[in-house]
Amino acid sequence: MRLVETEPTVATSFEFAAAILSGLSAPEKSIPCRFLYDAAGSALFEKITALPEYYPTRTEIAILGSCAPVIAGETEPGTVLIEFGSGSSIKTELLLAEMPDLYAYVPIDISRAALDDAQARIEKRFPGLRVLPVCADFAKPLAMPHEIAGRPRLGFFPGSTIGNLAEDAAVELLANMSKIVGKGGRLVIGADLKKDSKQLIAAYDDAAGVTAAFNLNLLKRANRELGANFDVSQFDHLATYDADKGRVALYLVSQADQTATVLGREFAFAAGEHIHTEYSHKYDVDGFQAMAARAGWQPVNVWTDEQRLFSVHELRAA
Ligand code: AVI
Repeated sequence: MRLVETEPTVATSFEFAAAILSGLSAPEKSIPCRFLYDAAGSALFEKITALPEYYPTRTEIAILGSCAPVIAGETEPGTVLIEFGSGSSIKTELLLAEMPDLYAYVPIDISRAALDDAQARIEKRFPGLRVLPVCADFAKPLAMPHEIAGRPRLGFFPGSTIGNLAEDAAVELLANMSKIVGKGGRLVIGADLKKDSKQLIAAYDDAAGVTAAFNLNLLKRANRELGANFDVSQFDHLATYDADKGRVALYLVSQADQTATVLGREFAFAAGEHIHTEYSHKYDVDGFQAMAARAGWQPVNVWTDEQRLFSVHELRAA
């Protein structure tokens, strides 16, 4: 058995091993989507965000460009901007550029390396801004820097990453964010909108095959990190959209009857058998606000682009 040491704060090989062994033993096979983001997967995701078919990133950036001055106008001097995650440089900078009187910027991320990058980048662009990184899992209760006690807080969670969670888990995460910003604190959050299934499928099954490579990297990662022997060329990428459930689903589909060995255990795959790897939920404005209300958030504002592809919500913790 060969377990490679990865950065301890990102999902480790040990967690990956446990998730693969249990996910491939279930009657309906699956691998949790958080394991898509090793170094290779994260680089492929960066490429996805620039694809012509993948509208969410550029659309959210355009929306933030026009609503940032409004959000900034409602933000009292001395507020702390708390970003859940630290990977979205352009988006964060759009807000920071409009908010010269912030007390501090607090990125929260499970990856120390991502935090170090964010800190260096933000301090360079905004000299004088206090950057107070917190290395933690923001889905769990966490301690915030003592310097920000008692200051108004504005949370920021762009990217529609909330959509990768099932509704109950999304509500739990939103409730934790509400605890972190405190009563009266606000959250600016991106949410992808429901739309024509053709456009959604194209966004998750692009012509250049980048999303396919991103999905198949899960099996390559198992080969690299766990010494598994998946024949990656014998699996296809599949994206589907269920309009009733409002979600895109990604799968890896076995092209043939085959087996693969992971950490000494053999798994059989029938031709056509699916391994589920990701959901990406799509919302309408009311549906998203109703979900946020379950976690104690009241709507303040919502902005969309002209084509209503994507939404940016401003919420207040009740
Ligand atoms: C990170 N997340 C919001 C992306 C999405 O659109 O659900 C992940 C992704 N998966 C395939 N393409 C993009």
